[in-house]
Amino acid sequence: MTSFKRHTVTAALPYANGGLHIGHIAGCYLPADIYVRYLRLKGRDVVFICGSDEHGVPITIRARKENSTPQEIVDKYHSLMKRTFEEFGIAFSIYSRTSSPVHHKTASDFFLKLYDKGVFTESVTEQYYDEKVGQFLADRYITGTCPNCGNPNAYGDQCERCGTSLSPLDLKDPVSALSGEKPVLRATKNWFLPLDKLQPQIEAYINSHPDWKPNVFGQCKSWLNQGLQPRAMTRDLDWGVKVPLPDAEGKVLYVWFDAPIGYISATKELTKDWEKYWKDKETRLVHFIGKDNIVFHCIIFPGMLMSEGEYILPDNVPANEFLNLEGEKISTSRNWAVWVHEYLEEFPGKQDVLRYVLCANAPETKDNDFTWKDFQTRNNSELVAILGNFVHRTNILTKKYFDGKVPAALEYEKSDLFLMEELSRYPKKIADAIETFHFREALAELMNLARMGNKYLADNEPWKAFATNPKRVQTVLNISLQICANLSVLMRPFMPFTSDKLCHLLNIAPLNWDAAGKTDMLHEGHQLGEPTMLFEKIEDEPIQKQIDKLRQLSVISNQSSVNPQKPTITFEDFEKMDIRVGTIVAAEKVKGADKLLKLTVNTGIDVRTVVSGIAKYHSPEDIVGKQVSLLVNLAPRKLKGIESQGMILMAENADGKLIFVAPTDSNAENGSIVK
Ligand code: B3M
Ligand code: ZN
Repeated sequence: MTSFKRHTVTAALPYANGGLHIGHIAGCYLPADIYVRYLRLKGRDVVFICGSDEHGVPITIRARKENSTPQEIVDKYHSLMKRTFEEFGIAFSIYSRTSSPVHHKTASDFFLKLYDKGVFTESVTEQYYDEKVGQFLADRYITGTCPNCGNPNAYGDQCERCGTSLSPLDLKDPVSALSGEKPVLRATKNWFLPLDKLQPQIEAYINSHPDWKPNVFGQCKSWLNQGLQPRAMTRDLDWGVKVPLPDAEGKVLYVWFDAPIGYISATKELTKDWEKYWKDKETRLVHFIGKDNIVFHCIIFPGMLMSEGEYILPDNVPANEFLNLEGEKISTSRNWAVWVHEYLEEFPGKQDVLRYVLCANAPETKDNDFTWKDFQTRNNSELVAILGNFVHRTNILTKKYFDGKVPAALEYEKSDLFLMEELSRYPKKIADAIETFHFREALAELMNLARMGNKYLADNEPWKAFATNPKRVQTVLNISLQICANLSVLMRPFMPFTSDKLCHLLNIAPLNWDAAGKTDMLHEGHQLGEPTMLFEKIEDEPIQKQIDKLRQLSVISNQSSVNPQKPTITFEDFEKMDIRVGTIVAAEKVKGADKLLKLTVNTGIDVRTVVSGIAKYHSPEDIVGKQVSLLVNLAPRKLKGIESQGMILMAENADGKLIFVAPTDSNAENGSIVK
């Protein structure tokens, strides 16, 4: 940390196709903000860069869904997110957007430089094309059956059920997400970043960072072990940064090529000295992201920067895991989310309560869970009962006994000296945790300091001692007030709004980090402000309201998030399918495929093998003897080397869980025809 002259800290550019939820904040933006606020308190030279990611298929799909245009979508959500970040205290140096002219120029210049250096390989490949809409189908414009787990709704770039990274040509039975029609293959030229040729450089770069978080380093190593493949950096789409080449009509830069360059273009907008933040080896570049963005920030973007030649490379990418909500995955399509802009309306002035809870519960090393009950408990039994209580009692007693003026510290007892020694260690304890991206641990240390203050008051009971030993009370309250002043500095990265309140209450200007650790921060006779509560208790009613709202909204949107009906078919089409009742007579896991089960099914016609992608939801021992509906005349196909003769019919819940579609009447016999 200290060897670098300056810092460039970025936070992932959120897609401008919706609001910000607590998962975004906990995964990426809050840790980044804590880190930058700390650096600023240390007086370090730091730029904090973010902005809206306004290209890519998620935007155009949203526009279609809302019968709007991509520009209208990004305008709407860019301003919502910008406002939300500001009100929540995420203190970017700049929050820009990738539809800005500066970005289009920066991204296309970057592409041209790589093109002129001959970095790209141009190749004509077969891509799926929707003849009805007249559009190539990249990424999320196409869905189909995942070759790995059988998920029928896998996307062209990724299967959300098993996480496999896909390309549209991997999908079985592909369908256009735009028209529902079966797409055709059409030749098209695109420009590929040769990640395979860059692998040795990228590998050396990754291996030079064994200090990275294990979840990040591990994911990078597994990508490298699989062998990096050339990746198309252009797309046949009409929304995005146009490919700046004469023979590239109707093509734009791949969103994951242009978006990371958005960090650079935003820095250009921020300062004319932008190059020292991106090209000077004495700058530390740190990217804060969620775990689904690791490959783009640790492999692809560094590959681009190395190829360009003038840029520094990310020094650390402390990605967090995912935050779940009430035990379930956050899902915007199912409205299973706590939207930050709604939180700000429903809990006015309580930004720091949510900042505190999301930091205390951050998914730093594994997915973690947010519950409204835990939110209430942490507010009431930690913020109110420990931190708030300590500060309030100290100030109320000082007002009562010394007219709100800081009393002199007279004779120190042994316990005072011990406490002051302990206090002097806290700034470094918290700093060391922050500098190694252990924000939960840093926050826990801050609360330990508040606990120490609370205990010191309880042990000395100034409210009792004043009658007999007012001089002792002077010393006790002086030391307690010094602890309050320390807390006002040390809490600032985590809870900036409360730090402001505490500075107002102590009647001091915000102090920098190096002022902390001492017990002479408030001088004798200094006049304090009016004592006010830093936090207030949260009752059950507003918490229950949130839980009810979540359940109601998720039920409603479940209905609305149901997949649209497929194109109409005739009765003859249906009659081609032969669906029978069958019974699972044996079941086992498939080696090397944690999503698949090998089933032996008595169909009434015969006993046959069927491979099914249900291992995530059903264990073999639970389903033997279960009656199922089976499509028996589906052409056999090999899955992981096993010939599967048919398909078990499953219903997929909105959250992706697979449940059997089976006869409820136990009289159904094997072989009965489902009509
Ligand atoms: N827009 C966010 C995401 O994948 C993506 C990040 C870009 S950072 C350059 O959710
Ligand atoms: Zn899959």
